[in-house]
Amino acid sequence: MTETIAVEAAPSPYRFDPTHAALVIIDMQRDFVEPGGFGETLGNDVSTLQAVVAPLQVVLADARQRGLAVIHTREGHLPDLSDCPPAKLRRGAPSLRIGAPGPKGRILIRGEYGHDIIDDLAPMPGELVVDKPGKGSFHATGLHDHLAASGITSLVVTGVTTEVCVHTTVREANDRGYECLVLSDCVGSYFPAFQEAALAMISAQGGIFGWVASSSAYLSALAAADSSLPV
Ligand code: TIU
Repeated sequence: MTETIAVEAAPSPYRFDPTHAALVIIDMQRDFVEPGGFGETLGNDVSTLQAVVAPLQVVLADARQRGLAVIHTREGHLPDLSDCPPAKLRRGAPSLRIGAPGPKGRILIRGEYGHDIIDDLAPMPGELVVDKPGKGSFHATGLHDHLAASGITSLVVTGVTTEVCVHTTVREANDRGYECLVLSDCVGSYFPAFQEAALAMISAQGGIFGWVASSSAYLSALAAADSSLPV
């Protein structure tokens, strides 16, 4: 039996059918979350992202338990860098450039230890892992085709960083017709001011490209629907 869930969200309740929804976990890779990776080479204090891990583990466990589709993404490049635009490779003044050897392997390169997802949120068999060369999860990936083939229209979006890969993905998804709920405590930024502004931008103007809710509001709505089901 399918049921429409209503999550208390900004700017209005987010309504979705879990049988047509997926939990999307963006780029929870060692390269962003742990020292010695891409995020740190850019000059960031990566410890700011740790707060996301525990609430995201709860949301992930709930999704697995109820059979909600789970999709992980990883930002990174082929070992020969043929999918890395020169503009991205040359940008800024990082301590190590993309492809350079770092303490966790070559920076942001597929197959390296640093490129993979942290142990606390490791994908399970059957969960889609989308490798993406860009910030958005739709650009140069098969994600849209996969979602369309699976009948998924609603995305519960989590991961890092809020103003970069999460925002780009939600904007891409919105333009393709998906309805996105961003879980405020399950997305993280290296910059507290950007975290606040990025979340505000999503729900402003009547929810210009999505909805925002806490993970507790999201989980409570699912639990309330569970307890109202006939036994
Ligand atoms: N630097 C930064 O904030 N983010 C990225 O480069 N990628 C993602 O957000 N995953």
